Amino acid sequence: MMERTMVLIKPDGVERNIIGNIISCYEANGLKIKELKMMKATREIAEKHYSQHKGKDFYEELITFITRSPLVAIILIGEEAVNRVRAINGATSPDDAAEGTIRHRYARSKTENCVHASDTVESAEEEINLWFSELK
Ligand code: 3AN
Repeated sequence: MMERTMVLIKPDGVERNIIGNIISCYEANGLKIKELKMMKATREIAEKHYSQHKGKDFYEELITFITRSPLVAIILIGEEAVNRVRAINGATSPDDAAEGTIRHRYARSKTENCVHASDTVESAEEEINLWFSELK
C-alpha cells in the first residue's frame, strides 16, 4: 500500500551536519520526499507531538531537546512507508538499534537519537496535520 509518513530530523541531527546523510538513507530505499522544511519547534507543538509521554520521567528532557534548535520536518511517500521508515531509523536506543540503521550509526542516546518517524498510518496523518498545518 502506498502510504505517507512523517519524519523529524531532530536538533542533534541538524547541529551535527548529518541532514544529508539521513535523507540519503530514505532516498536510497526508494522513498520519495513530498514535503520538507526546517523550523524551530515551539513548546506548544512539541507538547502536542509528545502528548503520550506526558508525566514520564524523560518528558521534560525530551521537550527541552526537541525545542532547543531547528529541526527538519519531512513527509515521505512510498510503499509501506510507515514501517519501512521505522526500520530504516532503527530502535529508539542506539544500543538496541540494528547495524545499518540511522540510529545505530548516528544516535548518541535515547533522547538524542537523530530521527522521529510516525508509528502508524493514523499517527502519520495526525502528525502531518500538526507539523504541516499550512497544507490543510
Ligand atoms: P520512537 O521514536 O522510537 O518511536 P517512542 O515513541 O517510544 O520512540 O518515544 C518517543 C521519543 O521519546 C523517542 N524518540 C526518544 O527520543 C524519547 N524516549 C523514549 N523513551 C525514552 C527513555 N526511556 N529515555 C529518554 N528518552 C526516551
